[in-house]
Amino acid sequence: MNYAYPRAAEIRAAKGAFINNEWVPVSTGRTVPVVAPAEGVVFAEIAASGPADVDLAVKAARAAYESGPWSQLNPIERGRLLQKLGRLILENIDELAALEARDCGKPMRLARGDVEAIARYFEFYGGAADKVHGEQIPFLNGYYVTGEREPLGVTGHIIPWNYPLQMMGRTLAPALAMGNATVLKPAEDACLAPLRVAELAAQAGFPPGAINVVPGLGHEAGAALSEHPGIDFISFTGSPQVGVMVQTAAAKNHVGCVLELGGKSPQIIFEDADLEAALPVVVAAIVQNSGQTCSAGARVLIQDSIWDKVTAELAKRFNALKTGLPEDNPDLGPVINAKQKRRIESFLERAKADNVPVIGQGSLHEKAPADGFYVLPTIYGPVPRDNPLACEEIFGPILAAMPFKDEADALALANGTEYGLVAGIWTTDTKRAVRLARKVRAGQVYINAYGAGGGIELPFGGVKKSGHGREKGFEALYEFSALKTIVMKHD
Ligand code: TXE
Repeated sequence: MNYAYPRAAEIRAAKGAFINNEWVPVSTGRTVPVVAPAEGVVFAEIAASGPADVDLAVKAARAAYESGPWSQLNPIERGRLLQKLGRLILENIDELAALEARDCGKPMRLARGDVEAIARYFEFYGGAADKVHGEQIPFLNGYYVTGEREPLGVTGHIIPWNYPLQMMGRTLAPALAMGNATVLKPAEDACLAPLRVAELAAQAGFPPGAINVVPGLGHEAGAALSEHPGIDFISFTGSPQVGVMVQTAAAKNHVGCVLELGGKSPQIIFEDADLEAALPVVVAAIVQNSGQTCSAGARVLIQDSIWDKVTAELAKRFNALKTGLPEDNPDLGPVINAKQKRRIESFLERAKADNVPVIGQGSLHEKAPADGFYVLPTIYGPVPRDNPLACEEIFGPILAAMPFKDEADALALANGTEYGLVAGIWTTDTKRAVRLARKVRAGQVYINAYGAGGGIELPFGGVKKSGHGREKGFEALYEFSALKTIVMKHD
């Protein structure tokens, strides 16, 4: 291995689970190998937490929430702690970015952006911790009524491997800001950087039990966390299949959940669109993180009058893309593992069998190791509306282009999948843009923009198979708290 990742050799994750601010050996005595996607080689191990370890973590969180020093902190103090952790994360950006790049295979520039994003989550929610006001509710004469937001208690958090650091910040920071005590189950494919952040949280001064991390396998540690009767709420980001299991477990325990389950988001380009502005964004929205982004713009819907012009331009842009090693900062890196690579390739084999034309395709950087999990960025089109490329989440750098006739057709196409996470509308007709934005079934709609820089401030979540509930923005503070109504008779 010829990587110069600083301190990557010092990975301490295999030590165990991080509970009560300490590394605890796991009850299973097993580890899970961690593979570097760029090379396809094992470079670290993590502990495989089992139900007993999850139980220990939930009990630690419960004690912290009920009676530990964490329960004594007021919102101002909690906010300061979150902000301090944000600063500490930034001070350790080189190490964290190196871990994230190696663990996920992402280009270094993207990994550094992810470290900045998790720091920003702690900064944003640290600032918000003391600004969640309750309300006074007018009622009958002689009564004084308030509605107050209180924490839920112990919150469980299961996150995926595509943005380990960002997901950790997105889900933990608002829960902690509201005063919950947390248990995080990161993804087995990529959790080294989140484990390091847990250590940094202890260093920042988070009291024992506020943040516990149980690394391990989904069907083991993940299932144990979602089924644990000691949690009061669960936040899950991952596949729709596992989302159903998590929601079922939450229902059995009579607790709530927020589910973020991916998408098949459309970018709609009308003939009056500013193409110079639109096309780089359309490409970036599917290429970023090798298409492994829940909000990836996986479909580009193009008005038929400009089909030839737009696809010719997109072909040029795709043909110029290079996929390669994280350290070389290519346009995109490998996908996360062999299973995902195979899954993506099965879509491409089907497209070939169905004679779906390739419009453009990037290439592999000559330094990319043969055993890495590389998939070439490719745009297909016109993709038949019922082809799996057009309707299923591929989670790879594959863009499906489809023509549409008019506004009604564009809307039918945009809403024509089981998902509803994000949509982009490109047009200079502002009335049409707003009309359409209101009719598209999605949690976020962008007009002449897409993604908008991560948008920690912007509530995010889906409808339909993309899930329910909202994270990011102030909405997340409401997700991770409950409204209590207090009624006092004073006359
Ligand atoms: O997801 P899983 P996978 C989609 C994407 C991808 C597909 C499969 O389409 O191709 O899902 O990815 C934990 N109980 N997304 O298989 O299995 C697991 O350990 C509790 C979209 O990796 O859902 C990990 O921490 N937890 C998505 C997390 O769930 C379980 C991001 C996600 O893994 C569990 C990732 C169980 N029984 C994949 N089984 C997005 N919305 O961004 C697994 N887990």
